[in-house]
Amino acid sequence: MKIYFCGSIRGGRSDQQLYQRIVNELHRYGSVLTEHVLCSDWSGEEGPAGGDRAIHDRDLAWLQQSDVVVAEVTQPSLGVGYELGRAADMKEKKVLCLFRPSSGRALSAMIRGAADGRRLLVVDYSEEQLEAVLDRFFSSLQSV
Ligand code: 6K6
Repeated sequence: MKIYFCGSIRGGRSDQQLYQRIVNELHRYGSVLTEHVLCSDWSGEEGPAGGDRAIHDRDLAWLQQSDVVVAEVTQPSLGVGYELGRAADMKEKKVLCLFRPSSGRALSAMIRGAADGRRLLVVDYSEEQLEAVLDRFFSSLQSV
């Protein structure tokens, strides 16, 4: 199973340790295409050779190839929102959005409102529930 993980980069890095935990868990279910989201020694001003165009094109190719998209959406990020919008338009792509209400934030209506309970799910969770939430999601894929 190919998993595309989305998490904020230029939108803010405060949840980076949590992203690491999520990606560690995701390895139990398949290969994670987007490990760069974990990169910690990157200033946010520059990226790999080829610049932003190369980042965009490579990420979209991976998004297309992926079986499943998992996004941590608590830290607002234009890039994550864009990836979710593109994924929502890809037929048969399963999408799980993870949001922590304890942040005090309200999730964008364009993400929560896109949930259909079948192909695109939004789950409110707390960090202690992470393993159980992922387990439930990936088990439900096997029973489809
Ligand atoms: C190198 C190491 C870490 O980051 C870089 C270069 N930048 C990016 N590389 C790969 N994917 C990126 C990069 N910037 C944004 N993205 C994609 O958008 C990721 O897949 C994230 O899920 C999302 C983050 O968007 P912003 O708007 O928060 O940056």
